[in-house]
Amino acid sequence: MGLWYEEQFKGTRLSLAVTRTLYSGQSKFQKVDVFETVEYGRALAIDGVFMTSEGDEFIYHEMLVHPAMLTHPDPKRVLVIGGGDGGTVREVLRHEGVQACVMIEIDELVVQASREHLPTIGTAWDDPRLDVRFADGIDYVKNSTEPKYDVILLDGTDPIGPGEVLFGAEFFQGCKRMLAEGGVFAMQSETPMLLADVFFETQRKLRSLWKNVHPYFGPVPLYASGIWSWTHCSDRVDFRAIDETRAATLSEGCRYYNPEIHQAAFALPNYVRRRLAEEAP
Ligand code: SPD
Repeated sequence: MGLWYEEQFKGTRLSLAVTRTLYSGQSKFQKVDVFETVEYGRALAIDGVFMTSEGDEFIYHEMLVHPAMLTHPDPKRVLVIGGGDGGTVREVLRHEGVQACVMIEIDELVVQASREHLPTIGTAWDDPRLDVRFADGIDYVKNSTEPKYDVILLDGTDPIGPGEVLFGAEFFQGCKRMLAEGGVFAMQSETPMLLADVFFETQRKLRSLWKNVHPYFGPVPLYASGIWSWTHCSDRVDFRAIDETRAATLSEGCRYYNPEIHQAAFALPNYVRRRLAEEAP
């Protein structure tokens, strides 16, 4: 095996054998690379950090999207912040009741590179319900006067560089402001293993804004430590109570998510449960 692409993250390294580079570019925000890997198919890296791959993206995107969409009783308007590879909006638009999905991505280059080189991930770019805008997510949630959303999903990078503000209290307040009555906010909330401080600090910020805040877990082999978390936030919705009819139909087309995975994912490991209890507001 000749070429390797290596991510260095918080004292760890993850390398993938690659056969060729498909795209390499630099925007005013970040470096964007797409390459062909031996085991995970095509993969996207931003500033040297793996964002997604054809081999494991279904776990991350299905787990970010479906718990929020299936606990909301009737999500019609959905906002996605980030998500430039197109995997998150693809999963949102599989929900037939969705009438409008607005995606606010700061970096047009990520969408251009993904549309061209990751067509198996972004399969919904031409859906007429999708409205993609290249803008600053924090600015949008703080200042938009558009109608509010039933579900808001944050699909950002790690909280390093341009993605850092998307883990800030100001951004979360903006999301709460843009959420309709009974709405659900869900986000990728990093690894509790390697980034424990970020994970718990994020939980603290979210718990100061929403009544019900529940992290949940799953494996993402491409991400540092392999153990990933997402967090489900709402004032009204019970994170366990999914719409069984919609879930049954939807999960037929899923490769990871199903109602049993949903319930299991919310079980907390003891080290997480204990620290959340200690830090309870
Ligand atoms: N450590 C990588 C975290 C990346 C989270 N977002 C990925 C974007 C996939 N749509």
